[in-house]
Amino acid sequence: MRAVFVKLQNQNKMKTNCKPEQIREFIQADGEILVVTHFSPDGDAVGSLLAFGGILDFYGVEHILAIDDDVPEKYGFLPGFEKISNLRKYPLDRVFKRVVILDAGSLQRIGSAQSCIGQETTILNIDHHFTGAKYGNLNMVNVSAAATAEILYDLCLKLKIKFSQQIAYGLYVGILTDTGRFRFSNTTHKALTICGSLVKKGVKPGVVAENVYYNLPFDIIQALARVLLTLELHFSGLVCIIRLDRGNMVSDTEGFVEYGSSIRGVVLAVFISEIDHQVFKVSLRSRCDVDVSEVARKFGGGGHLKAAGFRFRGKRSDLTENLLDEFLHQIEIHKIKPGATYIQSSLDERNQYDELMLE
Ligand SMILES: [Mn+2]
Repeated sequence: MRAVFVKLQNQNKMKTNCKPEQIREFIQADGEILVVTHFSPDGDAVGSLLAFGGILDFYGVEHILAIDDDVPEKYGFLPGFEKISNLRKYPLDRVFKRVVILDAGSLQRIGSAQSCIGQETTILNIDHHFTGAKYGNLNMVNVSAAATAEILYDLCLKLKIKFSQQIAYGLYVGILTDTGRFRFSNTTHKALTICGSLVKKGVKPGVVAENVYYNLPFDIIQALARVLLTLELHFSGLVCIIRLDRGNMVSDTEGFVEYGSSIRGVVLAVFISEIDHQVFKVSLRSRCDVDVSEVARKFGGGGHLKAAGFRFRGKRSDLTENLLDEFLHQIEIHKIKPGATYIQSSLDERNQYDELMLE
């Protein structure tokens, strides 16, 4: 795996990251700024969007915060939430001179917001995705960051931006959710230190946890109950698939896939939800050496080593068949055997990776 990291690192070197001062210059140029993030927004997407809005407030710059999707209502408690506009309900039919794209590994991930980008647009891309191509005119991509929010925190420090409650809460929620409530291997000393400092700046972790995780509408828990009834294990328990059919679709299924990956012995977990007729949203989780972002890329998606996803159009049976074939292939390449312990090895790998990025 080390060879893969080095290769990717070299690819990323082809376009260098910009300096914080360049971002300040970009922000302080004339005109309104459009700030967007990916559809199916998670906590890092919403939190980073709000935090960047707070940064623009600090500079007194006019801006629009937008997402080509509904935003899960559990984030409604976040300061500034009401400023986010849903492009599906309120499309923006104009091109902006400056567009900031947060937490999106590719331009496709911002959906219809792409139509706000023209020849004259300068794009600032801030991201931490493993597959993140540097598609911006200005890029700040750091794949070793736990969350896009972590990159924005560093940016605020470097530019000496005062942390408003909108910024502090946004960043905290970004790191909390992208580390899976401080459980995943990206829960580094740095991520925790940042969150500690955000608590010092007024964030109340209890209030955040209560809103994000323990205040779900009844229909979501009901959907989860249905999803759990579909549990399927494959390849002697190494792979778990769960699914949600279209008729039972709910507004928010974040975290469902983790029920599959929390089963002892499961090293690859899949959650398939039918978001439209024969259109599936697929979430992948890995607890072994298999890089699920590579698997997702084969299906036109992307993500991180341990968490990735893609969309699929067609029959569900074709999807599961192709996915299981690919998983079997990966299991064979990585010589994964049922009953072995993989969690520790994946942690070691992450640490090696962090070291590499620091070199
Ligand atoms: Mn993220």
